[in-house]
Amino acid sequence: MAQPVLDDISSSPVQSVVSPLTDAEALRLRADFPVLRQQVHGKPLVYLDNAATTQKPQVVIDRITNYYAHENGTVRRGVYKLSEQSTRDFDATRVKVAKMLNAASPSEIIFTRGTTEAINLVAATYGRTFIQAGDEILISGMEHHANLVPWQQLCLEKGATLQVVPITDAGELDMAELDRLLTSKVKFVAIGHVSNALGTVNPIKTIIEKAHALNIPVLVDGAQSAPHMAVDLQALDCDFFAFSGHKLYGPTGVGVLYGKMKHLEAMPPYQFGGDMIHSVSFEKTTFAKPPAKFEAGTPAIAEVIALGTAVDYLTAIGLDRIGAYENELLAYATARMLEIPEVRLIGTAPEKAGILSFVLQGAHPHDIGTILDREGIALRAGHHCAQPIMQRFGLPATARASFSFYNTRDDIDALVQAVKVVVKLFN
Ligand code: 7TS
Repeated sequence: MAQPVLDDISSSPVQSVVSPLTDAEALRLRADFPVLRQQVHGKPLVYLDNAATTQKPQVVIDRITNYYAHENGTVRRGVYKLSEQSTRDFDATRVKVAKMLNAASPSEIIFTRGTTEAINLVAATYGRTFIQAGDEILISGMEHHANLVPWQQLCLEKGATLQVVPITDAGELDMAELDRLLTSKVKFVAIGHVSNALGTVNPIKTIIEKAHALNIPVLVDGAQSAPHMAVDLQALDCDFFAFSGHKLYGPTGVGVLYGKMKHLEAMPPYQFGGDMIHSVSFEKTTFAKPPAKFEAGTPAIAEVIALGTAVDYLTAIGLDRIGAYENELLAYATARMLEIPEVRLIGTAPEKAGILSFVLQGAHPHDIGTILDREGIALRAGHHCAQPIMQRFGLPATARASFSFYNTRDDIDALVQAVKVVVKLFN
């Protein structure tokens, strides 16, 4: 498989400090993404909606094409070559994901349709089994709806209470309030690692330690962290972790739920059917061990295999170097956007990942999005599936630019230039 070409940094004097991708490396990596070579409304595409979904490198696209052209066969059932090879490649992704996240075992990696399904799985199985009337579930005020609504609905069903850690004006968790709310009544904590609407990186290691001191399990929504930083699940010690393949430069329709084996063993299955059973009679069914127990039916085989290719691609670059480069882009973008007096940034926490939400005096975010599109710039305008955050800041919506390692300072200059055009139009 073609690996990305990187500069040799082995002679770097300080080996322990992560060296960000160089601008030249970022440019070379950008060439791996065919979709970025197009023009939109006669302008070169500047893709800045990476928090919604990332583009796919040629190796991932080729992996899918090759699979269907030459390798298609179902997994776990056939005794013929195509099926055996598919099964091997499918399971290889589990190993790659476990390694990328430093999970204790590949058996703790469950394939789902995405982050949303992963969180629903935990709410429907762990939640329905272990949450009782009078219990509390603790989330934060900056959750994506995917890490809010499943817990809210579970609370409604069980007569439990949803507690919410408020956020500060800068868009950080109010840790004093977290300490106040984290009592022995809380039976589950579900928290986002990185906010998709604000960019805040939450102190999840501290939160996990505090929760574990009270024996409370913690689910981390890693949809916005896994693609943009190195994650070490054993160091974090979280109980569950979820991410989406399509935000990690892989295909849509596949995602991952990590769960500690002790929980996966104690949880009932999520769905019933083929592949998740040990034995079936009309009287009784026994279930397979995790992860198969949670993977009923024919899975997204091509997508899972191509997710493995995306993991290879990112691992070869280094997620720590990707994160460091994206942090540089964020710092550059923040400084440049603040040159425009009409810009108000939403989410100004000191610890942020590459997400820049903003509003403009006098212009609705949807107008910003539409005008920027005419300039070839793709960014998101809306509530980002986090309506409570918009309510917190008293806004209907924000415009949001979110960065990837294939973005460059030129992309940000184009964004700033286009925002200046919007300011002129509306003021
Ligand atoms: N959690 C977070 C923090 C997210 O940002 C998203 C998607 C999800 C969960 C759900 O992921 P899915 O792949 O299951 O849909 N966030 C966004 C976004 O910011 N714009 O579009 C989708």
